[in-house]
Amino acid sequence: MISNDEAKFYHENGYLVVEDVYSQEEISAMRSVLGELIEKARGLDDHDTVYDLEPSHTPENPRVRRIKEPYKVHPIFREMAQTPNIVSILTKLIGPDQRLHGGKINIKAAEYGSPVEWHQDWAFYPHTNDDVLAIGVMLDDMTEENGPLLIMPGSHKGPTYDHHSNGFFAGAIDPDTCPLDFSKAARVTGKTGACSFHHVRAVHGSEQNLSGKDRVLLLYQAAAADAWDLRRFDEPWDEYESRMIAGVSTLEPRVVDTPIRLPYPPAKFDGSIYENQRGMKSRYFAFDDNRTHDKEDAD
Ligand SMILES: O=C(O)CCC(=O)C(=O)O
Repeated sequence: MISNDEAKFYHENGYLVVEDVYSQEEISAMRSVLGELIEKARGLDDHDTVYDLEPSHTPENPRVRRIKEPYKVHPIFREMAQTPNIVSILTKLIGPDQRLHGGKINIKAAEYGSPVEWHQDWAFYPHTNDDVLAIGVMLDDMTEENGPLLIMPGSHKGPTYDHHSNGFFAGAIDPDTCPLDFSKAARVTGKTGACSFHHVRAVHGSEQNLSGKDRVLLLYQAAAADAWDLRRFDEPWDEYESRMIAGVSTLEPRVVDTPIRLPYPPAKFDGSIYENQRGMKSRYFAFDDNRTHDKEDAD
């Protein structure tokens, strides 16, 4: 599915976009399930284990910011994590033995969809080696205007930045002290059915979606089967093994020297990256409060 040159681009820059990874039929099937899930958020008055809600969500006017771990919520999202195209691309990027590590759907709805501050996924879930990446399945066209993923090319070879604020994990890099020039970020765009692949250590973020078009991105986190999460092991064994996408599992972690910081003490605002990042001292991306007025303020 990808050439050696594309794999080389990924290894050099820390990201890659591949068109037509999913057919339009597969995308429509996922969109239809997502529509049903969003409708079920009507009546909710707070985040829960499935839904992360926009600050302006109300039970009558549901505004879902994220579906958490969609592959646990509906079988279609588990099935779509291991299509032949995905396995083929992952084989080139992280090797033949692959495990699904996590996932989410970031809705980023037209007019108000929240920004995501600069961060490295590695700061959330360091592993014994960094053959770990995120797949961004474009369930909508991702354009210059609707809050595309922004990635700092080559940053996956650099340090792991401080993601803490006031002594707590905050899931974001302080833009006031970070030496990176964020104006050099690559803007990742593509058509519905395309996928982005970004390295777990690549610095990335995205703007608020003030355009008139939704930007729904289904994100899968995939890891080489010999990369073990350093935070803990607290899940039933069968569940862990059921997340294999391709190849063989192993009890022998491959340990590679990488810059690691642990995400402790836990974020003051827990539950999702959006919540974690409320703990930041300062933000990089503008956040229009008229569209996303805080629930507490409105009460
Ligand atoms: O949806 C986005 O634009 C950013 C996604 C991301 O980095 C995350 O959710 O961790």
